[in-house]
Order: sequence, then structure tokens, then C-alpha cells
Amino acid sequence: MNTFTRWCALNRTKLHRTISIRQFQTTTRRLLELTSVRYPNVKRGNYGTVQDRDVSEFERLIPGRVLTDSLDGYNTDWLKTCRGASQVVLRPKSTEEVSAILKYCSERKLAVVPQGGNTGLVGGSVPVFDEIVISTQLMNKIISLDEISGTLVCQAGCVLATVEDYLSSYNLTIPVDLGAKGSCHIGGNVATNAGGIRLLRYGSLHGNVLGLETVLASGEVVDCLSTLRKDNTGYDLKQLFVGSEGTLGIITAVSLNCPQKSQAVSVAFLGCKSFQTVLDIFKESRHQLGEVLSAFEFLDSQSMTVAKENLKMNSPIEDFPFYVLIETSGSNGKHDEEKLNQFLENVMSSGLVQDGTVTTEPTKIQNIWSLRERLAEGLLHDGYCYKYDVSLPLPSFYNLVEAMRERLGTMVTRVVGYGHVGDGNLHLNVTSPEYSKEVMAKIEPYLYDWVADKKGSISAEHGLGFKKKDFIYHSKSKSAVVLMKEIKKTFDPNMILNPYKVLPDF
Ligand code: FAD
Ligand code: 2HG
Ligand code: ZN
Repeated sequence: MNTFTRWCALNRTKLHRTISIRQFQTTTRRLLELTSVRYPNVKRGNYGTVQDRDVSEFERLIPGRVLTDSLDGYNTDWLKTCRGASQVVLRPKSTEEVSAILKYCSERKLAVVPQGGNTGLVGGSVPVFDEIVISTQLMNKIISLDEISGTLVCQAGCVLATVEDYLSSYNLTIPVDLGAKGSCHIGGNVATNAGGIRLLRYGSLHGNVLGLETVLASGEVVDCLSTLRKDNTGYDLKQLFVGSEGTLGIITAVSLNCPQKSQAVSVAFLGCKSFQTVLDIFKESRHQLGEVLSAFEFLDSQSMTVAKENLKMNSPIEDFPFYVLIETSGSNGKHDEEKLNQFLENVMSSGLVQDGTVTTEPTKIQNIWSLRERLAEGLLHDGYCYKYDVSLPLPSFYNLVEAMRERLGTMVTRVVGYGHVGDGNLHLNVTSPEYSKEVMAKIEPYLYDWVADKKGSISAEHGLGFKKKDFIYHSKSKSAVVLMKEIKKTFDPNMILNPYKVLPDF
């Protein structure tokens, strides 16, 4: 093992794998083209328009929490690709207030968009026209924690990192973790069925959400806030809201299964010559690390360039075509380290890995994770980012990046590939100095056709939101979409909840 650097620290303290999204939004804020201008084919639905009397009624329902000025941050998405023109933002504090607001909006046929941390990446969290923003920012209370079973119940607007900090003092953790954790809300995570870096270990939110409280468009509160691990009584309605992206109801409270916090964490960052090697290492890591493997991520050399040039970060190892980040976590540091060391020795001696570094030291772990997690932020420095998030069978996984690179050539600044390779989830990003219709026409629908041809999914974890809804047929059958539309009509007959999102036009 030539250049492996071994840093030792026995205990992992709290990690801060976060970036300040709000801070980022403020520093880069500039007025974008309105979504209704950029996408002229989208027509405003037959909804009411907010009048002074509506604002007065909202003020009566939630005094002092009706915003009508400086709404740019609520109208613009994190990627700076969508901008709506909402005139009103409502900030309820309780389920009863959400219910009263929706009941009123239903009667007045006023369209609404639920918004959590506004970190969504598919234009789902901001209005397309003048929909009223219902923000969960002030619904941020922990309701209960059962330390023995690890069951947490909290309001939907709790920030993911805050909940993780809270759980940490009980030696528990949260089964979902992502780069936006300093800003995104639990409700937003559930509404998007967010994946992130722990899915490999804990599975998706479909398995970890034990219960939900939601408010339907009519104002009706649906109480499925169970804290039970097992409950086979009737249809599992909560699952319909997981990943529904604010189109079926507003999630007001979440009951979550929270695992024990791992006592020992190690991270290895390895350089590889080819993508095939990345896959070989993944196979070996599953085989040799077994139950302690907690994350397996990859990035290509073009992604590393983004980290170095746009974010001024340093790589802990020399340059390679591909990099792999492996995390192990478990309850016995000595045992886990031995396993990881043996694995690293094996992959080095078999020639799969040329160089790498491994650490148990929290700051160094955080630095390595930042290289991977800050890529989304780094890409925005190029100008406009065309963001794709696909599931693909592993053998064709990286071919898509190569195909797009060849297809786009010098039309774009760069084409990069990274992602949750352990979950078969590729993040393919293309950048150019500004939005270009020509580049877009070269990417879509070609990329979606390519993915459908390989029987992949055109949205692995980010959802469909506004930007991808018309491509749903690339991943779902006609009969499935018909059924989805029937469900939407049952839950929201006036179609006031997050219109123009998820489903193609009715
Ligand atoms: P928002 O962006 O506010 O909303 C997202 C969608 O959910 C919208 O359609 C909105 O209407 C709806 N919604 C929000 N709250 C509610 C509610 N209470 N009830 C009903 N509907 C609601 N995603 C991943 O899956 N994995 C990742 O690894 C990942 N990493 C990211 C890293 C960065 C830097 C960024 C910026 C984003 C990342 N995302 C990732 C995308 C995003 O963070 C997740 O989708 C997140 O779960 C969204 O939460 P939010 O509170 O910001 O929701
Ligand atoms: C991640 O895994 C997020 O970092 C964002 O899902 C993905 O930037 C992206 O494309
Ligand atoms: Zn991701």
C-alpha cells in the first residue's frame, strides 16, 4: 500500500456536511427570466387571483405571518432556473392553520405551492405563475421522541440538520442525509422521497416514514401519524404522499424511524483508472465490507475539476480519471477499521486501486465528503446548470456521460458525472455560461430516450417537479399515469395543489 495516508482518531464527533443554501441564494441572487416566459407553452390554469380581501382573510387566519414584499427568495429555485410571480407567502405554525388556509383557498379556487427549504432541483418548490406559497418555515417543532424504539415525531418544517443534531444527543441519527441538510425540511424530504447518501444503508423514506399527518386541498386533516413499526390496517395511505411533491396534500407532521448513531465512522477516498474499476471496487466492497458499508459514491475527473477550480478545494490524492468515496460505519471501531484495512489492502494489491487515503478523523472525513457534496454548488459557478438525475443499470451507467460529452462537444462548458453509484443513481450535469435553448434541444429528449432505452428511470431521487413532468412516460406506463391522474383528482378535485407539477397536463 504505497501512498495510503492513515489518520487516526478514535471518536467521531458531529459532522457538518452542510452548505448554507440561504447564504448562497443571497449572494448569487439576480432576477431570472420568469418561468412563464421561458416556457411559453405552459398556460395559467383557471384559478382565482389573489385580491386585497384574500390578503385580509389570510392576515386574520395567521396574523403577522403573511408576506407580500421581498418575495424573490420564495419565487426563485435554488438552481436559478425557475422564477414564479407569487404575490403572497403564508407562514402557518400549526396544522389547524394549514387546514384553515387550504379550506379558504379551495373555496376561492386559489392555487398554492407548498414550500419547505426550497432546495428542490426540479422546479417543484416555486410557483410557475402567481400561486400562493405556503411555507413550512415556522412549523419547526419536535413533537416527541421515543428513545427506546427510536421513533421521532416532528413538524414538517424542521430542518434536517437540526433534527440530526437533536437526535445525536440521544445517540440516535436520521436515516436520510444530503448536501442540502442545513436548509431542507423533513416535510420536503418526505414530499420528494429524497434519497441522499445514506440510502445504501437505511433504505428509502418509503421504509423509514412510520406515519404522516397531511392536509388535503379541502382543508381536511388526514391523520396517519402512526408511530408503529407494524400496522397492516387497510391501505397504506401515507405512502401516496411520500414523493408526491406537494400535489396531493401538505405534509404537516412526520413520524420517522431513527437508527442508532454509529460509534465508528471511516472514510476512504480512492483513485481509479476506469469506470469499470469503480464497479469492481463496489462489488468487492459489498462482498468484503458487508454490514459496515454505509456509503459508496463516485465522481469523475471533470467533477474534481469543478471542486478544484470553482470551489478552490484540494484533492487529498493525485489526479485520476475516477474517484470513489467509501464510508463504513458501525458500533465497533476496531472491528470496522480492521475490515476496511483488509479490504483496502486487497484492492491495492489486486491493482484495482492505485492511490487513496483513509481517515477516521472527523474534520478530514468532512473535507472528503465536501468534495462530493459541494459539487452541485460548484457547478453553478459556471453559469447555467442542466441537471439530470437518473437510475441506470450499472453496466451502462457511465456510458451516458460519455455519450452526452460527445454529443454536446464544445457547445457547453462541461459534462460531469457523479453520484450514488451504490444505488445505481447517476447525477449527470451539463453547464454553459447561460441558459441556451440550443443546448437544451440537444439534451432533451435525447437523454431521456437514452435512459428509457436502457430501462432506467429519468428521475432517481429528485422527482419530476415542473421541469420533468412531461417526460413521465419515459419511465411510467400510460395506464400508471391514468391511475395517478385519478388519484390526483380524488385528493384535489379543484387542482389547486402545486399545479403544473409532476403530472403532464390533464
Ligand atoms: P422544497 O425544495 O421546498 O420542496 C420540494 C418539493 O416538495 C416541492 O414540490 C414542494 O412543493 C414539496 N414540498 C415541500 N414541503 C412540503 C410539505 N410539507 N408538504 C407537501 N409538499 C411539500 N435530493 C436527494 O434526493 N438526494 C440528495 O442527495 C440531494 N442533495 C442535494 C444537495 C443540494 C446541495 C441541494 C440544493 C439539493 C439536494 N437534493 C437532494 C434535492 C433537495 O434537497 C431534496 O429534494 C429535499 O428533500 C427538498 O427538501 P426542501 O425542504 O428543500 O423542499
Ligand atoms: C447530490 O447527490 C444531490 O449531491 C445533487 O442529489 C445532485 O448536483 C446534483 O446533480
Ligand atoms: Zn444525489
